Amino acid sequence: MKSLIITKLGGSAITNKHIPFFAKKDVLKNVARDISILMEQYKFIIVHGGGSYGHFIVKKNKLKKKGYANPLVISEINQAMLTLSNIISATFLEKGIPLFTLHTPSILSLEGKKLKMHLRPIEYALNSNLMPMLSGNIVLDKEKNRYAIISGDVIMKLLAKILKPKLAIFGLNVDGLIDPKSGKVIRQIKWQETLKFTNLIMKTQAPDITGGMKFKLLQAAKIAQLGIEVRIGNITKERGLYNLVAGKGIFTKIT
Ligand code: IP8
Repeated sequence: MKSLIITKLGGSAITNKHIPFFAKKDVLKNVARDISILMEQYKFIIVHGGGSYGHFIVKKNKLKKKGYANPLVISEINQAMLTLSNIISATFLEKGIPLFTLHTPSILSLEGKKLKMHLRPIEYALNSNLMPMLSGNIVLDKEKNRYAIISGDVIMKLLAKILKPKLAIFGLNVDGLIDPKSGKVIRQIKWQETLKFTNLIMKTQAPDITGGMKFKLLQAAKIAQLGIEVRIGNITKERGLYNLVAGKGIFTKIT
């Protein structure tokens, strides 16, 4: 039986955050090539971030992380995220990967504070040798017009909790968590120390609506707390994702 790896394709890695609706096709092609090799050995679930698609619309409309929104804005965010999902899935398909986009707002719902995930479509996709892909997106609440923007990082945590993968990978456009004093990548963190490290996070990593690097690190710590190793590293480099899975090169490991 192939072990399961959950992989987040960070918005900063796969899009140019400064240019609205700009997907980095070269990065996506590299990632797809790595996965097409790795999938002989592992099963994957892909989660992608919003980058210059979802986050652009959120900023344009000055939306909060949760609250009440105009249906047109909700629709626009969803549309932007589906556009990015489609670009990823077309690129993966070209490399022979049977990616299967599962629409986040159809799989997740909010019941007040409780976030509910409908797991069967994910399990059935895995059983059918499809590679499920979810993304950060807007999720609807049972209360009328209420929404929350759910980060892909939260979806990673939910998936880890339920499916207990062998590895959780957070792919970024930097080599890992950088110690601002030395400028070097912090190679290993114990989940218990994460709070200490969140305060070290570089100011250059401007937080977005879903919390940026600090929030990501906290979700990663919750995954590591389950006994699942987390690796945070650069997927914009040639063989970046491949090396992260193989444990080669520089990255931050959270255990
Ligand atoms: O980039 C955010 O997902 P993230 C999704 O994984 C939206 O935090 C809609 C901005």
